[in-house]
Amino acid sequence: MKKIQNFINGQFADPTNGEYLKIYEPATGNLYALLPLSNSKDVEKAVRAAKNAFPIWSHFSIDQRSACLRNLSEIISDNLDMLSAAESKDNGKPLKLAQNVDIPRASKNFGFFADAITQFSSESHHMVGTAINYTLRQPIGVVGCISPWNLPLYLFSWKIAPALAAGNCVVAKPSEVTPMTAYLLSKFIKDAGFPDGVFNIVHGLGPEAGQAIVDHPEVKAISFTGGTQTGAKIAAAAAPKFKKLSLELGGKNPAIIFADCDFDKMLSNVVLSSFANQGQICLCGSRILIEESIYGKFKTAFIEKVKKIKVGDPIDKDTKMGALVSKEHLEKVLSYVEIAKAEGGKILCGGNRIYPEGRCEQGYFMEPTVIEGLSADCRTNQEEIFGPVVSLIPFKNEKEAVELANCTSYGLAASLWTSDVGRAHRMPEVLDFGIVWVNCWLLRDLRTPFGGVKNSGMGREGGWEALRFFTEPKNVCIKVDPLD
Ligand code: TXE
Repeated sequence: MKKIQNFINGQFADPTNGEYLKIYEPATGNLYALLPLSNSKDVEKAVRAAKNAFPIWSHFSIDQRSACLRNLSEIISDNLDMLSAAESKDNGKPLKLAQNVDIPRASKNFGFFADAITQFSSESHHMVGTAINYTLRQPIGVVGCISPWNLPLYLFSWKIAPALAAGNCVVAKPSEVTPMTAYLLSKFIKDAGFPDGVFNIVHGLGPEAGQAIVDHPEVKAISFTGGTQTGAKIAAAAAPKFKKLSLELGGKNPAIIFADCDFDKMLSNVVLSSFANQGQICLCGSRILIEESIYGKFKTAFIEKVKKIKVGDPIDKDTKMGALVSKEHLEKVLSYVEIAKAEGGKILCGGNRIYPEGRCEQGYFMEPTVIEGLSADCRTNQEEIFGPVVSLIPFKNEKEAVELANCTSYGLAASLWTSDVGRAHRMPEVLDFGIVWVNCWLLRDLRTPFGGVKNSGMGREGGWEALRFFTEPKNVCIKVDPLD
């Protein structure tokens, strides 16, 4: 059994209290690793190390910092197979998905910010004949990065890369549910050239290790991705201490389908946006809004495709859906099927746990599930289920589609399927979401602002937005006397 360790000040370390949490493999239900149950003492050590390293790291030249990030990006690519296997085992996701998406993207995150920092610049404001202002963008100091279990190394690196690139030292906590690839990453940090203490990883539970990072007075900014309730707790703790906060929270995203769309392209994409990563992506479209005139056609074609999705052993190369991340999460998602039935929903397909034959018999598998007949304001259509469950809702016209799309407390991402150019421009203006995809889904340019509105969060990640978040702007005003 693997024993995970913290990585503090360039050294692997056991938790101060010597306590560990058991980690189970979602595809088999087997115990396979032990996670340090770190507490505020471990966080204190990590923050101290980060604080000591800050004067060194923040004075590294941009080229030196960029080189360390580039090295880490390349080491991740060199270890693609090992990291993909670890991610799939830890999370339950198909190995192919980890190989094609999660690990390449983790590498790209470090590579992207290795480049971005070399191009980052700040503003200058000229008061003609009087003064010149320029903005210094300096690193903040010690920052905390806290990430979830659905895209473990992908989201972990998405926060850490800009934080480090901007010259900060990091205390990071991956999800206790999927800690393995963050632990494996810690083995590469020294080889990539980061000085000790620049990048620290503390493992443990949210209310203990995570909260200790948020509460620590020396941690000046928190970048968090996870549940909306956790985000609210973090915001409440951080606000009186005036910490900078970036919160990427949940979603209840609509896929909005008009009769004039390219039907075949839309169909294969909507199957993906519904069930990729077992529906456990904050961007998945769990509310499928369909123009009335093609509701029947869509329903038949969609269900035919969904029934063909191969659910099973994540290491099987034909598997399209693996296991849900944990027993507790599987039970939560299944409970929503019962809620949907109680609310009057009709289960068109799926709805049940699956017990595959062989080594995955006790794994946390579930059928992709499609429901119809529910009102837009019921719990199934309002709460984030975060699993392979979608609901079909018809609409009459564009106005109603907008109303339905906007009628949840979330506002992360919407996808819109239409071939009407006017509509493609008009609707994004009135959709209350941080991201609107038109005739695509999860098409990402890492330079674009990423994040949500309403209960989906605060602040934006990606590109300059992330580098701005991880720097403090300082205005310098130089009086320029006129020439005598
Ligand atoms: O998230 P949590 P979980 C949603 C989804 C899911 C729900 C719960 O609806 O069902 O969140 O998932 C740390 N102070 N998303 O339980 O609990 C925790 O240890 C500081 C959406 O994983 O929010 C972990 O590292 N940190 C999402 C991280 O926060 C705390 C992706 C996320 O945990 C803490 C995943 C605290 N008090 C789940 N409590 C998305 N939008 O991508 C917990 N943590």
